[in-house]
Amino acid sequence: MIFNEEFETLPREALEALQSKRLVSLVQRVYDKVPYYREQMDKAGVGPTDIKGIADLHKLPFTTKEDLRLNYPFGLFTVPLDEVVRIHASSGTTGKPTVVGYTQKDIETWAELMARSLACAGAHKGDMVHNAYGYGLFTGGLGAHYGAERLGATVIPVSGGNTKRQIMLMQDFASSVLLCTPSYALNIAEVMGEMGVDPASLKLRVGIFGAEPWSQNMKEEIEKKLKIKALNIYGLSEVIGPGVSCECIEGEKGLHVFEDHFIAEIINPDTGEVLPPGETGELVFTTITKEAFPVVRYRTKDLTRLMPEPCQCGRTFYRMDRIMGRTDDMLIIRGVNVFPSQIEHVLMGVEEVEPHYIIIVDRDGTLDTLEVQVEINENIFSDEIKVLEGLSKRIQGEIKDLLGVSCKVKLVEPKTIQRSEGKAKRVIDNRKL
Ligand code: DLL
Repeated sequence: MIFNEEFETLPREALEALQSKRLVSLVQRVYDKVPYYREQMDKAGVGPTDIKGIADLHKLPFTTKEDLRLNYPFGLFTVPLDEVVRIHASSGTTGKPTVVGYTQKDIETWAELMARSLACAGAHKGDMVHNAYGYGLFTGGLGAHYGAERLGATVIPVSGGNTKRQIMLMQDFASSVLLCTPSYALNIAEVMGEMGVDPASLKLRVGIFGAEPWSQNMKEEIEKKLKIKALNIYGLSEVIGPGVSCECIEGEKGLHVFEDHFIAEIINPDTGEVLPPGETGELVFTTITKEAFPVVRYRTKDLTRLMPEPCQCGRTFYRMDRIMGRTDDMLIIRGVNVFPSQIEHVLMGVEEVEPHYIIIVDRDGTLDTLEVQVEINENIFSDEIKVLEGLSKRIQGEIKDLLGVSCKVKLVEPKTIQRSEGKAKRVIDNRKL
């Protein structure tokens, strides 16, 4: 089902005219309301009157996570705070998170986009939607929740964790749609096996998975193990949250970008040059309808390509391919975005350790694991085991507080971690997606 037939099937020409109109008004608004945007545009020598439509988009400067950090927490909001009804946040690159805000209208827009996404993936009124995305500052839980309600489905706000109970609820409530990260879907399948639950005995029909990279192989594995269709949903907090693009059940090849709200560009990450459709590069978004926190040419650091070929589902929106990687070192561990620099930030604040560490990411069955190995300094090297154990627990706690993921901290002897002879390789990711 197409949730918003009028917009989702707009002929390209009408769509581009709409994008142009919305872009012009956005640019004027951020120029007038946000000193930082005004400075950046002045610096680039471009004013609001230079932007007459989407053909002029490339003249505008990019926005990056660093710009968000410089304006932490609310400096890029375009409305007064008393018009902001919700805040969400995702990981920043160091101690402070990236903060995003929504007006009432933004919340409604987002609910519609998520309703469109769920419908795109084949969900409908009457479905029992088991929402195992995390509720909280993360956009996944609440974003999907409002979308499922908007669609008219029944939503079960189960959030993450306690997998056996989740499976019991899926059985008892006859859940038909599963929302969670793809790695959690595999975890659920594994626990079902341990519990002796046959997935075919459930009512589950489709899973709408995202928030972390996953491959075509992983899709096939989930489909086989859970006996469902596994579709891909994409989004990021800075742009709105989940619901920026979603795969359709008819085509199952690429994710339709909701282009009446977001203009997508693909750029060469090294030069910033805009690449033609079909070529792989960094995905950049401009939000053209958001009120509280619009972004202009936001660099996602996600690598993909746009696919302009028409789709059998009837939507005219271009599709993007599944995310193929990132231009930075961000890791996604159990659905949580983790920058190695955040771990470094914690370690640097601990007197007893040296600035030599490695981060090892692995997968235990279907669960991501994170281990941090760090050198202790000479002074405490000879201390009792008890002291060392206390230290490793303390670091573990601080990392958990900052990142929200648990990890193992292994203290190693001074001068045992290999020194770099160029670019330090601090992350070993043994997961095979
Ligand atoms: O992960 C929003 C979301 C929630 C999307 C639920 C889908 C489902 P952030 O926490 O800000 O927002 O993380 C955004 O996650 O830049 C990508 O690197 C990655 N990501 C999100 N969806 C996908 C996907 C949410 N389908 C970052 N495939 C993005 C690959 C994804 N990576």
